[in-house]
Amino acid sequence: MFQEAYEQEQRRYETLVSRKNEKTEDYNGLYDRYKYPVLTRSHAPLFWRYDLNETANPYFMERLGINAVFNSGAIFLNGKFYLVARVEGWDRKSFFAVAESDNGIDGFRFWDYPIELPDTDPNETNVYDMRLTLHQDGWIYGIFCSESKDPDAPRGDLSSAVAKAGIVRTKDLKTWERLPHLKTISPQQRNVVLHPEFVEGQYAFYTRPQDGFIDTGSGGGICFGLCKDIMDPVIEVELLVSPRQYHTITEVKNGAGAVPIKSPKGWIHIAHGVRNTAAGLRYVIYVFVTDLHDPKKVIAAPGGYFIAPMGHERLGDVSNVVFTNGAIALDNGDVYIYYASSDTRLHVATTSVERLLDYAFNTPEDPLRSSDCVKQRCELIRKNLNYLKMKE
Ligand code: M1P
Repeated sequence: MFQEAYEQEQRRYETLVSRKNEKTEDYNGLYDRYKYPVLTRSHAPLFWRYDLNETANPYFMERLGINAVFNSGAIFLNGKFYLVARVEGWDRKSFFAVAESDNGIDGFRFWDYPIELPDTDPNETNVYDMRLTLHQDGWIYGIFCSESKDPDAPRGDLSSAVAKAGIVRTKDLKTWERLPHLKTISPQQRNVVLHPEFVEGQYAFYTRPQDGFIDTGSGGGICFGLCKDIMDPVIEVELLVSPRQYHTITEVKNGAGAVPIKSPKGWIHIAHGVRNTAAGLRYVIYVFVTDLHDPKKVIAAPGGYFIAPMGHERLGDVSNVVFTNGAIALDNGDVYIYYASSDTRLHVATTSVERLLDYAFNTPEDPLRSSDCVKQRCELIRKNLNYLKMKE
């Protein structure tokens, strides 16, 4: 029984990880979607999940199951695409693991061992959503959410938690040095991203101040702050960059996503926005561009979402969610956006710097009111119909 089940699962695993991906037929001109996710829980090697000793595990049972593989940092190094994915076990705890591929759209295989971060905080219960920044100082930084139980939670409240921005750095994704947590005035932080270049000679972070673990409360949106010393990371002032706004895709909250991509016209940001619905929160991905010399100044803010959950992406552990914390821009301008759907699996969307800029600078802003939106659309229709008539 053991041998048969093992061989069958190993065959399934090999078929999965060597499966070629292909573009879907969905068209929007903005990016291409792909038929298959790039990472799922089934991409976790068998030797992560099963005890492969037939005497100890005669029924060939999963001893340490994997529940989901999703939100992933991304980096291109030495000709390969690397993802540092959030891997969640059946026990709900997440950890990080590196997967690599030659082409960025399929063939991702996990390294033999997940990352064992230096364990410096006994209260840290969960870690997730690492953003990987190849910084001008030569280090690769990983900024992630470090979650602990809220020490001030009333007796019996076993859900309240505190989110902080943990910081690690590495040169090779193998050896990780842990730095102190980022300190800000805001009581909690999640979705913190390190900017790749010094700004005014300091480390620059995109932050997401939040009053509570889930609710951002008085936190106005994605902010920007400078920090003098990365070994003692303190941000004293957080300035608002991309605000939350009533009746938009960012009404409830938003957060920085991938490390901003440098382009000739500005820094391209791929972030997430959250709105409420009768069926719960809906997470979408949106884009904005900030000034090359002043990365906290927004210079293009196309209205609406860039990626929303579609088809099977809409269902999962936390349904109606797309979320990104990693993208890769190659020197030739090709861009690979790694986005997770419904906190369950990880996908790729491919586009280019040129397309992202065209989208960002030529898509109208959200006019914020239905009556102005319909005017905006009628203007497009009028222009198109006149143009088509003129061509006849
Ligand atoms: O469940 C959806 C996402 O929720 C969180 O994002 P935010 O802090 O903006 O609410 C994150 O925990 C993220 O991991 C998760 O995908």
